[in-house]
Amino acid sequence: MGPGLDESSMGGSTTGVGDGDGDTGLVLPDEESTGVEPGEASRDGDGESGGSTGGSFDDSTGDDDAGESSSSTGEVLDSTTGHDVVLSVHDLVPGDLVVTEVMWNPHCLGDDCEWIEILNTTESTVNLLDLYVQDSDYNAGNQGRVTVDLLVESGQVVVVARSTGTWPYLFAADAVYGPNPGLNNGSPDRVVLRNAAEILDETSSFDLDGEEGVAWSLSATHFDAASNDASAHWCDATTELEAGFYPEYGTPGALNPAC
Ligand SMILES: [Ca+2]
Ligand SMILES: [Ca+2]
Ligand SMILES: [Ca+2]
Repeated sequence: MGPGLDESSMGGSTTGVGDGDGDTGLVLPDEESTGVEPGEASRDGDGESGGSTGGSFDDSTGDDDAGESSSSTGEVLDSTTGHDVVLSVHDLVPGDLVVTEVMWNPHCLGDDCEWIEILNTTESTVNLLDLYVQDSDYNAGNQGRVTVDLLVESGQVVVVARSTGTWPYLFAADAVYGPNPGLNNGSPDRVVLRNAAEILDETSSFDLDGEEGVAWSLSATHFDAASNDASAHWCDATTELEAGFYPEYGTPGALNPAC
């Protein structure tokens, strides 16, 4: 995955703009414009959390430096403002992520293009670097892993794929987790997300006899990690998806409709 995919998945710099607006009450328009520097928007939008972006905050606040730290995992903390915190998967607890859609039986060769949609239910942006994907055998020897910085804004979804080698879709996956696990088509399976310490979310077993190319979609009325344990809260997707020569169905990267 190139960095371009990460940029497109982030959908811009709304957080940065919001921060600027929040200060406008006591600031004249031209003072405001000088206070929002390009570097600030860049940090929110591109997922690159290196030291080059810290300066824009330091310039305006002077003493915020001690309260801000960054690490190679993409974590950025500002204890002064409480904003712009990016949680790593190591910071997450069960329920912070929700599997909202699963394509376990796509048309592509060898089911290489299986994909999973994940919702961030926290109040912060989350970096899914080092998120593990397992299935019903809960086997660390047969698990996938997100190996790139993958930022998900609060309340937003991203799509991770098994591989993009035979990718038939017009939408781009946000990251790849690798060849394992392959999700079963003809026998019960499930998606399990975890960090190094614990399971963050798992789905109900896929007990529907799903049609090829039809994603399993969690109802928008039950977007939480407990509700997706019940197959009654899932249904076959009905939104047509452009996928090469075959019609497929799903809403990858977009919030699901109610079932
Ligand atoms: Ca499969
Ligand atoms: Ca669950
Ligand atoms: Ca969706």
